[in-house]
Amino acid sequence: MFFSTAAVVATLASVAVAAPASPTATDPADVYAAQATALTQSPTSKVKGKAFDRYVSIWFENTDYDMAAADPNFKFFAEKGIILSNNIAVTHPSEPNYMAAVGGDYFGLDGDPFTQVPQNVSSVVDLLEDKGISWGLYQEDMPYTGYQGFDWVNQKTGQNDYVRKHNPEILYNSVVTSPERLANIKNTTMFFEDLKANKLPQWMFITPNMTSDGHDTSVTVAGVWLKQFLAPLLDDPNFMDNTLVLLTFDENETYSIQNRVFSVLLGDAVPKELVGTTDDNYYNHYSEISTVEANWDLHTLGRWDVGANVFSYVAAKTGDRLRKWSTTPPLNERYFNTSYPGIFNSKKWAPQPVPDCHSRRNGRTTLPAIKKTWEQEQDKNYYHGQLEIPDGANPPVYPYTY
Ligand SMILES: *[C@@H]1O[C@H](CO)[C@@H](O)[C@H](O)[C@H]1NC(C)=O
Ligand SMILES: *[C@@H]1O[C@H](CO)[C@@H](O)[C@H](O)[C@H]1NC(C)=O
Ligand SMILES: *[C@@H]1O[C@H](CO)[C@@H](O)[C@H](O)[C@H]1NC(C)=O
Ligand SMILES: *[C@@H]1O[C@H](CO)[C@@H](O)[C@H](O)[C@H]1NC(C)=O
Ligand SMILES: CC(=O)N[C@H]1CO[C@H](CO)[C@@H](O)[C@@H]1O
Repeated sequence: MFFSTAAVVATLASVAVAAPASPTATDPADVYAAQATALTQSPTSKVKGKAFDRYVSIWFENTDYDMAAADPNFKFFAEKGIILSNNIAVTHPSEPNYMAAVGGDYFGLDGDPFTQVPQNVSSVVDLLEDKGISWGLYQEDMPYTGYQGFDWVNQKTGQNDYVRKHNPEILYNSVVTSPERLANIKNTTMFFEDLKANKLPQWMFITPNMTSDGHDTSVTVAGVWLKQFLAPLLDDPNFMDNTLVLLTFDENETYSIQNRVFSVLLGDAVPKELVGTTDDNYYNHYSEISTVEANWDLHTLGRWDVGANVFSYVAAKTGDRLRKWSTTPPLNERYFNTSYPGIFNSKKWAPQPVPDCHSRRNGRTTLPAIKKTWEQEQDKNYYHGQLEIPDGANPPVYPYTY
């Protein structure tokens, strides 16, 4: 198959022996015991894409568009790529935005609690594995590979380091119930090992720690971290291998203004003539899924990923049509600052939405495994491949009342 098993550095058996009392324990003694034996994998693959062969998202925190655009380090990278001037987050606060970016919905989540998305909800890794595309997450200061705890503080200073709410795939039970999948959710120590060994995967999600991502600090600190992390990678052939990098923020800081997030596409996959340009098409965090689907001809999740615009330079190569927001209220009157009802909403519950099993976008169809689970519930589906996504002020119309 496409995966290399040579990189398995510990065995499943050793995990079973030393696993902490609970997989979510945050007691340092339990964490250190598990750290010594955690299963870590570095699967690789080389599946050609239409516009890039590797995709990397790096997410920062809570910064208004103009603040990020003015930071000298973010500017440095913006000048090397394409600025996305109309990329709008899906809600506040952080966790639902991360959840959305890999699963195609946030199921009403309106806070940052310990959340577990039900086993029968798929995420982008199901689509990638279906086509043999290797993936990995790199979370700065996560204490060990596959750690499921709520957070982890710096043991010397007591400051926040790693938080579960910024680790998108760990929120999905369909991921954490698989030891092989947990083994791909690593820290940035492992990133540098994988880089050195030329074992980086084709799809990556990178989250700096709570200091480095600007959450507990400022965009200035985030910019300094970004410069020291990414600048050396720009010339590293183990990283740049027809690679597309997305720099983005989970959400805008100010709740009373539209939730537009500063975002840049760069890397050696970006066509030279587009470097230094601005793309003002409407995107949101679901575009991160649809772009990857278009590039590798993946199936879809049948959720908001189906209708999301594909980043335009990629769309030009895949034949995807870019659409403009066409419904009322118009886009400039949509703030995306509250969540709609759902299974995770703290104020108003709504049923678990059923994916669209008959979705079709430029030849891409719903993943067969998703169809198998959900087909008999098709009448409960509210996703219809539209570009316009709901928010708290304009919730989705369910085919039944809640
Ligand atoms: C990163 O993860 C590895 C593998 O589980 C672990 O050995 C290492 O101690 C972790 N590094 C940090 C800084 O926590
Ligand atoms: C976060 O990462 C930075 C460097 O990337 C490191 O200096 C710092 O100690 C880490 N943790 C905290 C709590 O700042
Ligand atoms: C969302 O933004 C609108 C417009 O500024 C404002 O009226 C509303 O109070 C905001 N909602 C929240 C939850 O902050
Ligand atoms: C999906 O999982 C939820 C939560 O466990 C359950 O309520 C629902 O019936 C399941 N639906 C399908 C179609 O598997
Ligand atoms: C649409 C948008 O970007 N909204 C705001 C994000 O925050 C900055 C700074 O407050 C505003 O200038 C933007 O208008």
